[in-house]
Amino acid sequence: GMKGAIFDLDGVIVDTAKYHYLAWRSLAERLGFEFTEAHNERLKGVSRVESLRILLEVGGVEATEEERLEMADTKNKEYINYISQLDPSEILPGAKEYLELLRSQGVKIALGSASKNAEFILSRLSITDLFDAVIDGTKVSKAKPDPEVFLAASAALQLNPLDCVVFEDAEAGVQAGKAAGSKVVGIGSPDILKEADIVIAGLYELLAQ
Ligand code: B16
Ligand code: MG
Repeated sequence: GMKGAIFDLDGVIVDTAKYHYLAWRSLAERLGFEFTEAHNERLKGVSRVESLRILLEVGGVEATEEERLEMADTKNKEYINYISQLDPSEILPGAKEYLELLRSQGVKIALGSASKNAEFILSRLSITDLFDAVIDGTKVSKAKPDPEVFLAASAALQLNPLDCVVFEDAEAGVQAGKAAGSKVVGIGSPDILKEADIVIAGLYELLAQ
């Protein structure tokens, strides 16, 4: 059975993708090109620097390392302005209830996110206490689909990854969970999350009726 559950953040517990999008779009605007929601799909689950690389590729913009750092920093400041307004009403349907259900069953819970803002987001949502361990973009160096984040999360729970289930909305995240050796519950579209063991629309589907 499942001894540990490892949750991705954006797209699984909260929809922060819309705020990432607003902040990336204003950067693109300043650089003189349009960045669409379809483009934004490519940034889901991807680290900040890799997101910027994709955005600059979309716009055909060349930038030095120094300029890139400045752009990523400006984007992050705008993003932090948005997420400073987050409150518990933005937790995705069923997510908090499912975490509480797992805890009541003795399942250990970890966060496994690419975000460097994860601790802040959890605190804005008032759900920090539901996690036994938080592994995020400040603690790992290799981005999903590398399994590092999920291996670190199962290690922090003192569990074998084979006894953990990963909950992920991004293709690269599903691949990372499988590469770690865990079972993976995909959240989203079965057409995109082909490698997941099962795919559901949201965590509310896992609550007892
Ligand atoms: P930050 P996740 C990811 O979160 C987002 O899906 C992705 O769009 C973002 O670029 C990445 O976090 C890094 O976020 O700029 O806050 O460090 O899905 O891994 O929880
Ligand atoms: Mg995600």
